[in-house]
Amino acid sequence: MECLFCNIIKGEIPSYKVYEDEVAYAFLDINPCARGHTVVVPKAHYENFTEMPAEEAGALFATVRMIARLVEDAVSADGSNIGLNNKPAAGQLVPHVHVHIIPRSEGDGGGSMHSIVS
Ligand code: DGP
Repeated sequence: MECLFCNIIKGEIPSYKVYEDEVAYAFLDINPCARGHTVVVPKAHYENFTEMPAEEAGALFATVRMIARLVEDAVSADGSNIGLNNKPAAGQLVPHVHVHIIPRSEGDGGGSMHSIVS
């Protein structure tokens, strides 16, 4: 089945690349919540996070941590929200695991992740 993020990884759909290595690809979100909003995807296709093998999930988050530091520096953010929507009930629109890194600034008024469902 065609997968949007697999096609982005392959370069068949253009994206603004932030980072790439053998296991992960990171690019700017097409509908950003903040400047520098980055999406990190594993190159291996898994529909959702909880179906990923634990070892690969751990490796993905080590990469996310590194990219978050780069992104925060790049846009001079004071912090970031780092998270993922796991399965459609939680708002996952694209069925290929992806982690959002959303840069945040003091006083930007965005609230915390608690505000998603409260
Ligand atoms: P989620 O709701 O967690 O599945 O978020 C999917 C994100 O993917 C959403 O923030 C927008 C982003 N996105 C969807 N299609 C594209 C695309 O074609 N290019 C890029 N750069 N981002 C996309």
